[in-house]
Amino acid sequence: MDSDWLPFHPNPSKPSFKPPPGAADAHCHVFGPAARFPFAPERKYTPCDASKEQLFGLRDFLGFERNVIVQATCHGNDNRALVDALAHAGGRARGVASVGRDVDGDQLRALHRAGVRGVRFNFLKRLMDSIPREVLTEIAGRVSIMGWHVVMYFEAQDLPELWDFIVSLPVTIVVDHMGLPDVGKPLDGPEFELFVRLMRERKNIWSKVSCPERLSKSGPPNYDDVVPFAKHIVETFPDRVLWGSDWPHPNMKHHMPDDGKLVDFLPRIATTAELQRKLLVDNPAHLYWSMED
Ligand code: 0GY
Repeated sequence: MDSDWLPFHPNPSKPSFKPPPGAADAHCHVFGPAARFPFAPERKYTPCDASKEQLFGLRDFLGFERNVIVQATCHGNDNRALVDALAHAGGRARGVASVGRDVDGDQLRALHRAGVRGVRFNFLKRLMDSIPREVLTEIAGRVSIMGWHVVMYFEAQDLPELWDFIVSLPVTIVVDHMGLPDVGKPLDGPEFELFVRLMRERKNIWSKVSCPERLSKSGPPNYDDVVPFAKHIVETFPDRVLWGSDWPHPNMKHHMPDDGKLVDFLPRIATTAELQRKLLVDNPAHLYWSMED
């Protein structure tokens, strides 16, 4: 484990908000255990172990029924820890994998049977080396044949350069954490407006309204400055939003969020029962639980 790595919160508070029946935490990870599922040699960070048992325990404690487990860069394209977690979830978890150009049809079909429904393209330079666009385009084409989607992680400042590539992909795209906006800038300023325009013009683009703890400058426990951004996306695109805890919160160097407080963020950004049901139940069910294994 890296020396600057903060362990995840040992005893999160019980949230006041009660998620509706069938609610999914649609962005979380498992790490290792490294003794069984070693981290990738090319990784940019070495986390603490974060096991499937701990994840499922947190799911129950926070009042969720389902998880979408997203392959993190520390495991590279080795999806074994993810697949192992899915195999032990009793149908209550789905996965987003990471694959290379060399992945074959049999491997994709095996991942599908395991519960994988998407792949992740990560554009954060601090997390991984860049992959040529033509490789990503090829993978996206194959993913779309599987009926899967692409999860994309990029920073707001990179959206102008990524725009043409994003709109060229013939597949549903889920953007992590609203494209990491600078919440110190105005909600209706050019930076966030570009992201809103992307979602307005392209009906195949979805957004996770997660990670106030990464975006906030006002800080915990309320992350007040992120509320208007997430609320705006939820209210403008209620059928194309997802939420996730991001447990165990990789690379949080300054504070470790209390997961219960993150759940209590939800009714502030999805302010009606209907919006909460779409965000937490209907939308993840549509993307992750509507296809046969
Ligand atoms: C996240 C965020 C981070 C890490 C990863 O795959 C990863 O390593 O996604 C981050 O450091 O911002 O969404 O989990």
